[in-house]
Amino acid sequence: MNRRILTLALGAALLAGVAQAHSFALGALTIGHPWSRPAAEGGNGAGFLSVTSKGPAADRLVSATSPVAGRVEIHESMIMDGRAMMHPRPGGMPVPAGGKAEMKPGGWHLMFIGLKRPLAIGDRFPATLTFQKAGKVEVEFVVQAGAGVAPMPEHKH
Ligand SMILES: [Cu+2]
Repeated sequence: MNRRILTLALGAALLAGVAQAHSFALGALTIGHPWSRPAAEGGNGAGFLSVTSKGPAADRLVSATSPVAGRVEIHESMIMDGRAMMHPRPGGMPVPAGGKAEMKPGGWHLMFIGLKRPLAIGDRFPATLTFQKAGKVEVEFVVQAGAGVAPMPEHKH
């Protein structure tokens, strides 16, 4: 690889690392910057986003689907006995009235299980989120490196 190609590749990686924030509106809810970590085909990917509510009633993110994964689960990570553990939350993630719920590394996340294609930095892919009250919204995830955070623990339940 010559120096010019190397420079271009590095530039693209840097751009992808600071992917522009994007958001999606659904009634009183705003879904902020859906993103996922890179992951291999056949493996599992982790997705993150925020949900901000301007509404007077609490809501709940109850499920998600994506054409890139066999299925999508809602999980919560937490430290137990000094180890990071992931728990499926089949009841979904609560969104407080007039407040914010956040999926981020080390906490709530979407688990894209059985990836049908690799997720590479800079890729974008669609997903559909379903909220208990607000209903469905189509969003787009951007694949980026999770800067400065520990890698996800192995997916074992
Ligand atoms: Cu998980």
